[in-house]
Amino acid sequence: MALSPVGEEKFADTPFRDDVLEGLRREQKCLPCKYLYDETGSRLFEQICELDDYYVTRTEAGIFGQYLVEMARYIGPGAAIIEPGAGNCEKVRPLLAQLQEPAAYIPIDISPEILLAAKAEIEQQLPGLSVEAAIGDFTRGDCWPTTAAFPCARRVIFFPGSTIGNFDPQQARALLCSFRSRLEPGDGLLIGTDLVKDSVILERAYHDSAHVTERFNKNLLVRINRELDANFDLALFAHRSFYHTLRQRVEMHLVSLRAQAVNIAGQRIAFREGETIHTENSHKYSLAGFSDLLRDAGFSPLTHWSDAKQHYAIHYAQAD
Ligand code: AVI
Repeated sequence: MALSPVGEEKFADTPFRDDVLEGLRREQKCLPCKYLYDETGSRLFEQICELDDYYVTRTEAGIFGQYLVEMARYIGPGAAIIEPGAGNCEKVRPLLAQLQEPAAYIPIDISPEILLAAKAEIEQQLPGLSVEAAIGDFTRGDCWPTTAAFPCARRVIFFPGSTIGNFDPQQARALLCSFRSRLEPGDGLLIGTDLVKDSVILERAYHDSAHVTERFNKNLLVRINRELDANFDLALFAHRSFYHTLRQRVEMHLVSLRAQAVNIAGQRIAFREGETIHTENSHKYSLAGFSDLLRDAGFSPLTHWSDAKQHYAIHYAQAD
């Protein structure tokens, strides 16, 4: 066992501490990817989205730009749009502007500051639209509005950005089932997925030439150092990401460059040379594979929109 307690009592039992220590005790060390997004991590992720190498964001934006009118037609008039993990609500704005008399927009996010600032901006841009911000972790039930709360012609969950790809297939199915449980038959889901493609393109996107993804990945160690009084030496860990063809996912790891021990929240964690911490999975889907997943979760896929290179797809599905 590569762990020995040294004065652990100094640290409260926070979920972050518990998750970090639990993840680093595993045979394959791992950390939940949600912890990549502290303030610095979120800023670095915004920079990733601007990179030439990271095709995901601009490809999705291009598809929205091209097919917004058609998407609005599928959604129909008088709809309420619910956006889990909305952040600054940037992506939904053109869609809201295109919809015919939307009944409400309900963004859900864990960060009240960003969400409330976005709410104020949207209310200014689209006067008359009711924006009901819900603060909380969308993967838990307590922050979701009840289906009766917003009288509307149709509820549509908006889940862009290939966020579904960061859940493993079982978790993704569970998340889609939980989305389904918030909807009535005939309601909709508009969701973005990154598609399976040439591994060279994928690996360049997650190991960019400007090294922003490397900083994003290593920032998790900076966060652990700061919040859990740890002593990771960043120079002794390397960023590694690769496409796993069989699992259809890009895996992101931090590789220990030599045998070493790190103190975290009063615990000593040992690393072998070459041992990795698995920090993120980014699953890629085929069109058929994602349609199957949607069906499995209680949705009927109605249509999808893609770019000319078939790098990315936005799906519209109806709750059964
Ligand atoms: C947020 N998510 C969809 C990104 C992705 O592509 O999986 C996170 C990311 N990780 C490294 N680069 C981008």
